[in-house]
This record gives sequence, structure tokens and C-alpha cells, in this order.
Amino acid sequence: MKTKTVVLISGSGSNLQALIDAQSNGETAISIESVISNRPGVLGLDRATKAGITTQVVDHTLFESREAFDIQLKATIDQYQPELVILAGFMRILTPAFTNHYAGRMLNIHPSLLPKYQGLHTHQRALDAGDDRHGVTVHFVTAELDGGPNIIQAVVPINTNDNAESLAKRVQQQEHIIYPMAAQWFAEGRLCMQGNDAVLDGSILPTSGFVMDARSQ
Ligand code: NHR
Ligand code: GAR
Repeated sequence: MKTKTVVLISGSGSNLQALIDAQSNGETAISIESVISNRPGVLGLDRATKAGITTQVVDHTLFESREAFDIQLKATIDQYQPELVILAGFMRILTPAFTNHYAGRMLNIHPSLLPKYQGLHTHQRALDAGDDRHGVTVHFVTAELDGGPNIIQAVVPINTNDNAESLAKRVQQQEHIIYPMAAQWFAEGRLCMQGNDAVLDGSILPTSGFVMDARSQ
């Protein structure tokens, strides 16, 4: 049985595309039942439609509070009775009532080596700090923003001539590798959240998550 999955997006959906491709290549046992965007007209919705996946828009600008938006978003998601909810470039902070409802079955991909650089503008912040490495983390979503247990990280080098754009591009190549991997671990029943830990094959993962070092590629 495939793992019923709903993907939340806000934009271009390149991570969504990586998941769709993994699904159609038989590389993952998730089944994307619906793609939901908080922004109308984004490229990710077209990607879903092209793949024959149902789309929904829950436009956050039409709600008077975060709570009201989250209630509608939750009702929309739960129509599909998903076992897994994937945030793929989803850009709205979620309320604790929402994240608690999906505890242990909601993943996010964040473009930094968490716990470094929670929040926004991560590539520029890593450059400004003079870091020699950067990367991306897949983690379970909890009420704490970008603070849930880490599952997998990919590390990339920062080159002297990098700007935020060139660095983001290098990071995104890794995003498209590690997100389908994490989804597949979950679908195979190998990955779960226990308390504030991510557990893979029965062992608690380190704070960083499983680390893939892409600096020598
Ligand atoms: N919500 C909770 N409770 N916990 C997490 O770990 C979450 C979350 C919601 C989104 C993704 C996250 C990221 O990977 C994510 C993780 C948006 C913002 C933000 O500041 C911060 C982190 C993330 C996503 N959003 C602004 C807001 O006011 C809006 C920004 C915009 O629309 O461009 O919600 O980085
Ligand atoms: C990705 O790089 C993802 O890591 C980042 O936004 C991009 C979305 O790209 N996510 C966040 O910054 C979450 N706050 P995509 O729409 O092409 O997948």
C-alpha cells in the first residue's frame, strides 16, 4: 500500500517536482493525493496538474487570522486522509493547533544546516557569516519554527565567488535528492518521530540527522 500524501506549496514547486518524479519512477512508495497552495497561480500548481494530481488553493490573504487560515487548511488537507503531509517551499508559519494535529507525520525542507539559520534568507545569512559550508535539512515539523527533529542534512561547499543565487542553486540540487529519500524512508515505515527525536530503523538519529556530505562531488 502506498502512503497517502498531501504536499503543501507556495511557489515554484521544484521540490514537489522531485517528489512527483520519484513517484513516477517507482523510487518512492508515496502517493500524492493532492497539492495545496496558499498562493493562487504559482508554477507548482501547474506541475501538479501536468502530473494528473488534484490541486487546491487556500489563499491566506482571504483569512483574518492565522488560526482561521489554519482551520481551513486542515479541513482541506484532511479530505484526503493523508498519512504524510509534506511542506515543499511552503511559506506560512503554522499555529501549534495545526502542527500538533500532524505531529510525527509532517515534514519540511529548510535551506540551512539546522539549527543554524532558522527562518528566512538563509543563503545570504550563511554568506554574511563567512561560513565555508551550507546546506539543507529535512525535519519533522513541530510548533517550534524549523525546530523539530532533523532527519537528513546535505552539506555543500560555499565558494569564494558565491552569491545567494549561486549558493541556493547548489543547495537545491541536494534538496531534490534528499527530500524523496526522506519521504521514501517514511513510506517504508523506517522513519518516525519519538518525542523530540527522529528515529530511523529503530535508532535515534543524531541532532544533525543523517548527514550526506556533497562537498567532494
Ligand atoms: N510552522 C511551524 N509551526 N513549524 C515549522 O517548523 C514550520 C512552520 C511553517 C513553515 C517552513 C519554514 C522554512 O523552512 C515552515 C516550518 C515561512 C517562514 C515565515 O517567516 C518561516 C519559516 C518557514 C516558512 N513566513 C512568513 C509568515 O509570516 C511569510 C513569508 C512569506 O510569505 O514570504 O508566515 O523556512
Ligand atoms: C526551496 O529552496 C526550499 O528549501 C525553500 O524554498 C525553496 C522552495 O523551492 N524553503 C523555504 O525557504 C521554506 N521557508 P520550490 O518551491 O521550488 O520547491
